[in-house]
Amino acid sequence: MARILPGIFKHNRCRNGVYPQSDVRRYPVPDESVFWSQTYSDYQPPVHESPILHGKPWADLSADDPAFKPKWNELDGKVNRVSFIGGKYEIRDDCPVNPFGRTGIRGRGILGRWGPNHAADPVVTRWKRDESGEVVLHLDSGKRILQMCAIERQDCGEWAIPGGMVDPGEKVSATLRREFLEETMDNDAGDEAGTVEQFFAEGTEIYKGYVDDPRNTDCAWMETVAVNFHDETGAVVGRFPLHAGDDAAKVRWMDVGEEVKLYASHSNIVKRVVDMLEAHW
Ligand code: RP5
Repeated sequence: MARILPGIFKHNRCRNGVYPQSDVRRYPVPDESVFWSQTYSDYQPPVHESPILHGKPWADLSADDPAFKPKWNELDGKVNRVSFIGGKYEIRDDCPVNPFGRTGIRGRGILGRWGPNHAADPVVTRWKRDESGEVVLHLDSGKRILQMCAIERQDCGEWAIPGGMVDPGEKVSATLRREFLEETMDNDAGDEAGTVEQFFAEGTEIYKGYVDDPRNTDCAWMETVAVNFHDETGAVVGRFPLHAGDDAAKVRWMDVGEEVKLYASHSNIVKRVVDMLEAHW
């Protein structure tokens, strides 16, 4: 699985086809023209900015609004415009440039921020067990099978890590717990609230950087910090009262493996947990 590094990883989910929640077709970007360093003289992507962004407190102003004076690559008041990828992103014609290359769309599509849009992804895992509580080994690899808590996204019907956007000024650790609670417990952990709080106090950061998200554009893109919270005994997360909430349609424990297709580049993130815990893939 390719490492998600600029100039090496070719994003795939955010080029070609129709832009999400619109009828705007992306300008075609073939494999050999993804990186900005590769010439593509015919490149003329359409500009798309969803009307749902206008007037939303969580979104930037339009680029041509005289009141919009962003501080790129800096902490801009409470809005963090520093990239998680490391290094500074380029500004061209007053617009941030997607460090991973062309997407076939200019403008920010349905993303609230120009440049990086920061999310946090809690990868909550346990071992698959049989009815007697024994850990199940995969028949081919002989390795333990990891299960992750996954949600079905309401916007596209794809299974995903239950992540969400980091609010301005919010600590990533708080976002991880908040999003998990909202999406997988409908914000009500009931009697287990204390256990949930404790469980999320300690996790292992497994990824920080770009997400190959279908909403990315040439000027706006998703980034995330993904943290693994693993329940080795299965005794803690088994008590979590799971039921889908917020923008999740369904929630379930999903066996993890190569065949599982997840939203955006989430499989890539989950594979890191698999490697770390030496689980079956
Ligand atoms: C993905 O979008 C991130 O990895 C995260 O899972 C998610 C955040 O966006 P929303 O779910 O809030 O739309 O790029």
